[in-house]
Amino acid sequence: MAPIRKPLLQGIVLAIAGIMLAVYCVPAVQAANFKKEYKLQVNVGPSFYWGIGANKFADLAREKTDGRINIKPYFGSALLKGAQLKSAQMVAKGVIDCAYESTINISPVIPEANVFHLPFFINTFDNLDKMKAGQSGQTVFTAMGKVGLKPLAWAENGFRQITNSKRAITSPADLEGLRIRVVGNPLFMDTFRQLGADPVNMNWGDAQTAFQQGVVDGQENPVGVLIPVQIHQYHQHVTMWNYLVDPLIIYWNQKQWKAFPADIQQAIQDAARESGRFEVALCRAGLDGDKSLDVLKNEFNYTMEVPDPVKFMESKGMTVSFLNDAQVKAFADATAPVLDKWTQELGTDLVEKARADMAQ
Ligand code: X2X
Repeated sequence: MAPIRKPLLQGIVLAIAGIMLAVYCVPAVQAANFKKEYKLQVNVGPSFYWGIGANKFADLAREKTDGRINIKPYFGSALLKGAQLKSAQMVAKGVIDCAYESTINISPVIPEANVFHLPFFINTFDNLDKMKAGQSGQTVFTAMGKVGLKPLAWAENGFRQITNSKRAITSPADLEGLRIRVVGNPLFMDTFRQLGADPVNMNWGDAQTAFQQGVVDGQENPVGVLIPVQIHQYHQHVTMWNYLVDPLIIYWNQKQWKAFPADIQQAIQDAARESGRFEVALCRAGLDGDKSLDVLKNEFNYTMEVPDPVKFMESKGMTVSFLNDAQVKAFADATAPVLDKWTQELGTDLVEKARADMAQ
């Protein structure tokens, strides 16, 4: 057999190398468009209803992108050393990729989000849903777009209820002098000062120790937080006063978002919406008749460990107070100056939009 000529041999070697390059490197180049891990900011821990929703989002995104998008939730604001109010700023900068976060925690960057936190203004799930679907919700999303954030879907923390270790609260006078932990948002400070309480602002991470040590008498949070944190260990009284609500928004750094191919954007968007629907149902389970329990069972094959939060809290020895219309009116009247002040802060336009949405 004639020996293979050197140039021919070189040609063959080059061709094989070329094929290997094509086979191994092209997918590698494509894969390199995606990060190994997308960091998701979450203020609470994984057992909180909102934390369960964040894990669901990560799972669905992985599934719907065939493993190309790997979202890792960082619970307890670990990426922010607990500074929950910095979440939106850090996602806008691209230091953090995405977030599953409360409207309260984005309010320093998106003041419009405070429209959900006006005291005794929204009060029902129906009103909240109308605002999310309406012009006021859209105003919040548009504001996010202007600061480098891409909102993907709504989820929920929920209507916030007050708990404390001293007495049942059914009138503004009952709040007199109580030291209440609130998140560091001036609207919350104003509301509790107006009610005669002594509000102290604290990050959630520090708040849990403060409850344990009795540094504060009370706090306010939705049942999706109260039950996992076992508030009954510290506070015997809860008033279900629905005084304001914090929805969650699932959002992404806009620049990074725009660089994703359309099919990836669609898959993540779908994952966000689906996880949001699931998570809203977790937070409302047992508070809206059978509606959310049915969504969980029929759409997600999910059974709640605590199907009735009120009964659960009672079973742990808490007194659960509900307010009648006259009692709610007494709180609304007492906080009316805060509503007026913050209507000016937010702009009457936005508050009017919210009123129009709720009247739909
Ligand atoms: O800090 C809170 O109270 C919490 C957990 O509800 C929020 O992150 C807004």
